[in-house]
Amino acid sequence: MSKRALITGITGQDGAYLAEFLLEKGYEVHGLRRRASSFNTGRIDHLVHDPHDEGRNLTLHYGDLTDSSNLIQLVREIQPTEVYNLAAQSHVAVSFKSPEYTADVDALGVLRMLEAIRINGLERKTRFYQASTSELYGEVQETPQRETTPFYPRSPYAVAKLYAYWIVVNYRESYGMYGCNGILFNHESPLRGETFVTRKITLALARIKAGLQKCLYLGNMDAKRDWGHARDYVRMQWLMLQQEEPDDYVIASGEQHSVRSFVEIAAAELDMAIEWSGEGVNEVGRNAASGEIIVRVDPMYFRPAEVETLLGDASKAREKLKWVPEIPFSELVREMAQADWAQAQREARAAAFDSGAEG
Ligand code: NDP
Ligand code: GDR
Repeated sequence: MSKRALITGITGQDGAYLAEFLLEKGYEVHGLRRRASSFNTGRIDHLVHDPHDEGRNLTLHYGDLTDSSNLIQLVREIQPTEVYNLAAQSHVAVSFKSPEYTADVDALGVLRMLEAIRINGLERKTRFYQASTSELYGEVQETPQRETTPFYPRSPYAVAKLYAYWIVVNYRESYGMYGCNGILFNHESPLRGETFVTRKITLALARIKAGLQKCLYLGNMDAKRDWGHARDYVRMQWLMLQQEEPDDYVIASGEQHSVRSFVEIAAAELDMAIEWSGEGVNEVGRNAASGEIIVRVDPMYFRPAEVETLLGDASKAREKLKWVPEIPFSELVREMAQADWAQAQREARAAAFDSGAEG
């Protein structure tokens, strides 16, 4: 039987990389997209063909994780052999502003997907991947964090994802479903949403260098994360569904950096050096060449409860799935900085053209 995957969250960072990966493997790929007032398929446009073309392998369907009848209907229609549930309100800070919506999508949405599979009688046929997260560890109880480390969520996002984690385990134990939790630590790429800290940094520094922006405003620069590349991590999502038995796995690089250090490394990629001075909310970063302040702290970006440090131990995935991340941290930062520098240069050229400087 041909492999047929349904990806929720296909328009997001991971969805885009996973769709490309599965298409290359010969899958028939179906993606859930939300209706939006402006196009939200920018990350996958290169994979989408004219719907009238024959032989196309990617089909997008309108839907939403808050709409059970829609999910039941889609699963009935598609009869997926694998479901990758990546859709979520995925921004931790936003979850403090929209806690109820976050719970609806990130917790109940997972239940709705599982029920859509069960109601259609596919619980023994369809394999299910859940996008679980290192945010489950929150206030860390052990370092590094592994599958057995106790959870202590610190945001409405993480609490919703805790429900999601356990409902997948419960459906596995109750109905014999092949369901896996990938407990993924932060993973980034040039496709990362622009309000997550790594992308916010590379984009802002590139724009500062191009003369399009003066300053980058950040929140807690002491926060430490274990950052890997999204391309490496979607490969794991697929691998988890190819095993004899379903299980839960930590996926992490095992290397940790602070937000401040990410700023320094990204700046160096753009041939800039940062000199820090001041403390707390008064800390600033100056461009060493010009002396101008280009990084400031804005308490607006502080969170009501913070996750200060995360560092993962992916030994289980390495041993059982033979997974080795291929893209090191330095290359990740380089790729992001270079992509945003190219984007900033395009923006600068367009601005110059608009103002008549080239006309
Ligand atoms: P993104 O924020 O880039 O993408 C989220 C996706 O979910 C988008 O396609 C979005 O659609 C979709 N979505 C949001 N709300 C709904 C809804 N109500 N119904 C249907 N679709 C919806 O996230 P990432 O790609 O970075 O992450 C993928 C998953 O992995 C998420 O579940 C995230 O929580 C989790 N995760 C991510 C990590 C990371 O470091 N990136 C680490 C650990 C877990 P639209 O484009 O319309 O907004
Ligand atoms: P995170 O990622 O919360 O770990 O969730 P994010 O990049 O938003 O924050 C990482 C750390 O940086 C600090 N920070 C800032 N964060 C943002 N967004 N903006 C800022 O200006 C800023 N300044 C400092 C944060 O406080 C935090 O400590 C991501 C998401 O992809 C989740 O969906 C996923 O589950 C986890 O990673 C693993």
